[in-house]
Amino acid sequence: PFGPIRVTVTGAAGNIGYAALFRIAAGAMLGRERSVDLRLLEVPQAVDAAEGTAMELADGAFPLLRNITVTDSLETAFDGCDVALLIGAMPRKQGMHRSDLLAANAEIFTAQGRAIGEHADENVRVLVVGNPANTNAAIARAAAPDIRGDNFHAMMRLDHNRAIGQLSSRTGVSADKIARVTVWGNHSNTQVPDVDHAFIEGVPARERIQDDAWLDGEFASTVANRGAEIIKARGASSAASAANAAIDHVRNWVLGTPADDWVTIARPSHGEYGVPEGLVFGMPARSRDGDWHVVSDLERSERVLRLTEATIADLEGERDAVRALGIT
Ligand code: NAX
Repeated sequence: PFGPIRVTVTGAAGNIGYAALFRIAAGAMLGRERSVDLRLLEVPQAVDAAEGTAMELADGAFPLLRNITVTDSLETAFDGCDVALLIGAMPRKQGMHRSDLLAANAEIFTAQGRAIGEHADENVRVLVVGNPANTNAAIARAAAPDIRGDNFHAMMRLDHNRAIGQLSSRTGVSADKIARVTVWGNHSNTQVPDVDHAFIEGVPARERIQDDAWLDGEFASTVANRGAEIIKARGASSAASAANAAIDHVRNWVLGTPADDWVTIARPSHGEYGVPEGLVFGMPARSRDGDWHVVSDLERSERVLRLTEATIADLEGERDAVRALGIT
């Protein structure tokens, strides 16, 4: 059963695609034993640019890279696909209405979800990165009713890693010694970074940091608004960190999470923590033998509960706006 893994990357000519593809080819996502067959999907006007990336991938002479296909055809891109990174999306343009943005993306993710349902492997793992990621994942899932809903995820790992990064900067402790962070909810500024169960070098985070005002204030808002800060500083949105998070997410999905830790994933809610069923919601989860298990018994503070209500409302708002367009 050890043929190449078929990995489809949409938006392959974009910034995140460029930052992700070389690491995937190098084995950072699926391990250094599995070869990969890359399918790069782009819109017709960006196929040439994606061809350029494919040329550079060939020039990397990666031992694990068995094939590269560049295409604007959904069927070709998703045929037999094992892992799909849905990165390409309609960006928000100046003056664009939120409903127009949602509609454009709903159309893209309905078409891609349908193509995945028709052509991908039945156990395909789908990670949506393109924004609004959580709602796009729900849309793709709805368009592929024959594929397990649990296999449609939105990326919250960047938010999760950003939280760990902030704790690491504050304490000087390396990231690998910071465990059990959670970012609840939507990948938007309503997300709820939560360190109530986190440990830093084995010590509860709040005890170690001794500054609840910082944790509940600046820390949480820095994590939730980091994307905008990056744009201000770089003049471009997060790319390598987003690619890194996507690779982390899929690697944990395939190869498991470290014992005694968890990470944040967003998959359709089964009603855990009172989150309405079907909302694609950031939650703590562990992966074992290729399957995720949501950590479903955490106690939440009044503060986290209150903020969680707001991020639920945010996601319900997106869901209802899409429904009002008559798309799902
Ligand atoms: P870029 O604009 O650099 O690249 C996007 C690429 O997608 C373009 O090459 C475009 O031609 C392609 N594309 C658009 N529609 C497509 C379609 N229907 N099929 C195939 N390809 C299509 O954006 P980039 O910086 O790479 O960001 C990609 C997406 O990630 C954006 O939606 C962005 O908002 C989102 N992000 C999500 C993050 C997350 O944590 N979930 C963080 C980073 C990033 O902001």
